[in-house]
Amino acid sequence: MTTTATRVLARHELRAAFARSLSAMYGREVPAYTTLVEVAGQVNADAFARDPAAAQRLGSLDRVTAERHGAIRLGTRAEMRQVARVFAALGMYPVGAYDLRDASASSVPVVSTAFRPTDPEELARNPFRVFTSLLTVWDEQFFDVDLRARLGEFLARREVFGPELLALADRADAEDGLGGDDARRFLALATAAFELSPEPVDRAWYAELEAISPVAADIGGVGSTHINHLTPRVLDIDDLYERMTARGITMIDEIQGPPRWDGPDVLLRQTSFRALSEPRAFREPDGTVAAGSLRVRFGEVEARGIALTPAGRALYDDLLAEVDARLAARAAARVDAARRDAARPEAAGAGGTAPKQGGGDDRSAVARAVWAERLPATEDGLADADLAFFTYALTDRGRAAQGARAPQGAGTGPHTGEPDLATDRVGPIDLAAAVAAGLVRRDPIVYEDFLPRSAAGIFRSNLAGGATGPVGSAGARGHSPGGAAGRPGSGETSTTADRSGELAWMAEMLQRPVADPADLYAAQRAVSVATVTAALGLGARGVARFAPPAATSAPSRSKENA
Ligand code: OOG
Ligand code: NI
Repeated sequence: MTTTATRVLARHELRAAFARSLSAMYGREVPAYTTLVEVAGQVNADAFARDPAAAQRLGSLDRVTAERHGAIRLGTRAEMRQVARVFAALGMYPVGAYDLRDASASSVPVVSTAFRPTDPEELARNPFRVFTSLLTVWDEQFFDVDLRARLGEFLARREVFGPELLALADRADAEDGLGGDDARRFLALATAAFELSPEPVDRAWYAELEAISPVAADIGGVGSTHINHLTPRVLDIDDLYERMTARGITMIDEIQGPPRWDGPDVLLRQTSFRALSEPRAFREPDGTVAAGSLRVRFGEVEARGIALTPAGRALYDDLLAEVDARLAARAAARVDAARRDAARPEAAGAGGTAPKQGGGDDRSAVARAVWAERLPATEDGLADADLAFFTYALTDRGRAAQGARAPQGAGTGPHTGEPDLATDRVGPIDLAAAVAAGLVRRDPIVYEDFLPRSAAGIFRSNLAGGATGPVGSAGARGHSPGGAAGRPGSGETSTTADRSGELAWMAEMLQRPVADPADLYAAQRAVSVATVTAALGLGARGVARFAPPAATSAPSRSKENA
């Protein structure tokens, strides 16, 4: 960095520098990450060479190539509030709440949020985000009373974020940046907080937690935290999956999230390679220190698509449920067939109905079929059905039309001038017609957030062995992650309305507002719609649904104070 001691670094500069510093540190610690970044760069360059316009439909090549998300795991509410102060200094604020205990077959004892920039301009400057998980120490589904108490004591004793780091963070937040020397110190301390500690791990304590959940051991079994992974973004995740496999790196079975299909990329597709064995020191029960190893940290990669509206998101959840149902029906049919074959030994050798494994290939084929049947396969189709978020802007033609119409005022009366435009024949027009007439361009809003079921899938697929999930009886759980009773339901099938309880819980825990991702996208769309409709004097028809939700800037504040 070429800053003088006196120049103040703005939040976005601190954020970019932090992302770089974390990336350098993680590359030293986990060399496979460097390979992943290299392959991701090749995949992106090739996708760009094939079709530059398509490649940059969801962000410039520069942004996509520099883009990363990190994942960290913490043990206490106090640590969560502290890290929120560090991230605020970097212009990263909590968005969304994900209860990963909900994710049916892949339940993990954490509740998570993502810290990220929320303004479109800030995202464009540097979109660094960190998926941040809190161990649900209080949840008796996972931890019994005795273990809860010992885990609580252990975590309360450790100091993950020191006073100097927090003081610098608060100053950066209050003063909207930091001077050169302070900035360097702040970045060094912040990076060090996520470095793997050389402190020996207490073997017995770690093992006790690991028997319940490897995630619990990774968080609560050690005296500090560490970055779990840093994820580059790729333009073609199927291509990346094949190239990594060709290099002999074992990827997890599936790409999480939407299938590869013929329509536009939506939401988020992620995959990872299995956690690698890393040397760690262990303190044995007799007090001696011995060398050992742990498999905790992995490499993840992602492809981002268009953000879905709440209706689109509900449809996505439906599609997932339908894929699950079809796979279950197939598996049941196979079992029946296998039983029939077993009853007729002469058919057994034929192999025609031998049970198949039902792995990733099966799932993606079924998912592709379900998506082709039920999701519009074009941006126009998604927009017309109000399933995805877009921004709107005047084209050159639209700007010319704006000049011609300026005296007309907004949304009133039949227009004159430019009679060749379809719009003039229909009088006040809606946005879709303005797009069709070439007056307005429609650009997708990229999904900046996460998916709970995918996240749980990523967690779990990297935790081979020892993962047991929650203990105790089944039952319905309330909306608050604080509720300990009952077995969670399936999070990905809960409605948007259901998630408000999780958001409110997260806001109360963090003692700061937590944005609802859908509100941020809706606000971004609404600003662009208002600008375009005012410029063109469009009528309200077809525009009403683009109104921003109430209380967009701090959606959870009222709940937090309630
Ligand atoms: C987080 C797992 C989830 C994602 O991108 O959805 C995740 C973790 O392993 O701590 O990384
Ligand atoms: Ni991740």
